[in-house]
Amino acid sequence: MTDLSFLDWPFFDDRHRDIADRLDAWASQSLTQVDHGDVDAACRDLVQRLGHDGLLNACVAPTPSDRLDVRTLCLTRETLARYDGLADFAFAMQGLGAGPISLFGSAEQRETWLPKVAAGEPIAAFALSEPEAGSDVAALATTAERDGNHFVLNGTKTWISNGGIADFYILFARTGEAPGARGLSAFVVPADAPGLEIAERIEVIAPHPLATLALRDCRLPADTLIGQGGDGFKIAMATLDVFRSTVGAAALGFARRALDETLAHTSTRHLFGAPLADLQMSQARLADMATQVDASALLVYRAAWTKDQGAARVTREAAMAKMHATEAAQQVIDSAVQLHGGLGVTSGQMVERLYREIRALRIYEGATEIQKLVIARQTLADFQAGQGGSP
Ligand code: COS
Repeated sequence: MTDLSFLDWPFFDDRHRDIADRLDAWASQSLTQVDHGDVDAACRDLVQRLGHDGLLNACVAPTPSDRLDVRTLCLTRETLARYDGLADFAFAMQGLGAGPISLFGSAEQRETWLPKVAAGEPIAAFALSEPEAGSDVAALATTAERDGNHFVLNGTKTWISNGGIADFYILFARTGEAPGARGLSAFVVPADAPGLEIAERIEVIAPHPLATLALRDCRLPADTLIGQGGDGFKIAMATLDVFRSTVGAAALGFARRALDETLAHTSTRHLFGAPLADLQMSQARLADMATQVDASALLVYRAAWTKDQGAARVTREAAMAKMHATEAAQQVIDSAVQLHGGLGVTSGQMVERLYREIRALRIYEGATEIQKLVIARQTLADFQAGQGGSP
């Protein structure tokens, strides 16, 4: 039985508690038998089912007066991750992929894409990383050159989640208004745009659709530009400010599941004439796991609540939530594997799956090392601006 007492915390309204209840009921019915054998088919099916049952509405803000509710995004990811990593992935990518349109899209771009994304019809993807620019976004090399009413894109994007099954990509390229970060722009690129190809599919330890994209003279109408030319870096960062807390939430879901599995296992497995949970060394691990879970939840929902209260930037809060929750989940899951003994490394066991699932979260959407840079920079800037508090 999962401990959901965190839902009583003051970060939430009653509507969040209702959503969490409904999601839990949905997930416990719908995610018991997800076939991970063919990840493309599984993801397409999950996006369709999430859309059909109205669960993707939280992923989009179809009109300028709508706002993404970050607490709902986080609760959804946490709950889905507790049941099935691929279901969380399918939900998250609809949100991240459509995020720049929700946050910065024109009325026409919102109308064209967002209701359909919420219905689970087109599959969305976010194409930022390149072979030579993952952490250092300002070093992007893909170019988009203006040619009359068109842009012509050339370059390579890699590690693109949903690559190969997406119907459209939000793709970042250099338009050259200024050097570095100020010369990037964001585009909506339909998957069938001439000149866009899937160069390679990438296999990873927790399988999900992932690919390298090649752009060779890919010609796009000028109205596929999101916001103004040169806004791309800020669009990417502002989108990540929203979605980084949700990565922390997914990690939290994995960690909570690992803790649940371990509580059940250590209570029923007997060793030296007593349940494993009676050994003090087991209890020390259980104590650390439970504390890590609560600390992650506090940071994740603090960041989500702060954004929902209307903060313009939650860069520092989101970075702390993502960094702490993903690193802590790795430790919690490692303890779960240890306390499961041989079962913990047996293929197909839940904790073995979680052990593979968690690893990428410490890397994608800004590796832990990048989150540390972000947190330190912001903390120093606050201090230097005289807001560091008195000694
Ligand atoms: N929201 C809005 N604007 C932001 C911002 C944010 N979160 N973060 C930075 N900016 C603005 C800055 O204010 C600055 O604006 P001005 O030029 O007007 O002063 C501009 O963007 C450049 O910012 P900065 O100088 O901090 O850029 P850096 O090149 O030093 O990069 C990091 C900063 C490393 C933090 C950034 O590249 C990053 O987050 N990298 C990780 C990317 C990532 O998550 N990759 C994974 C791919 S997605 S799966």
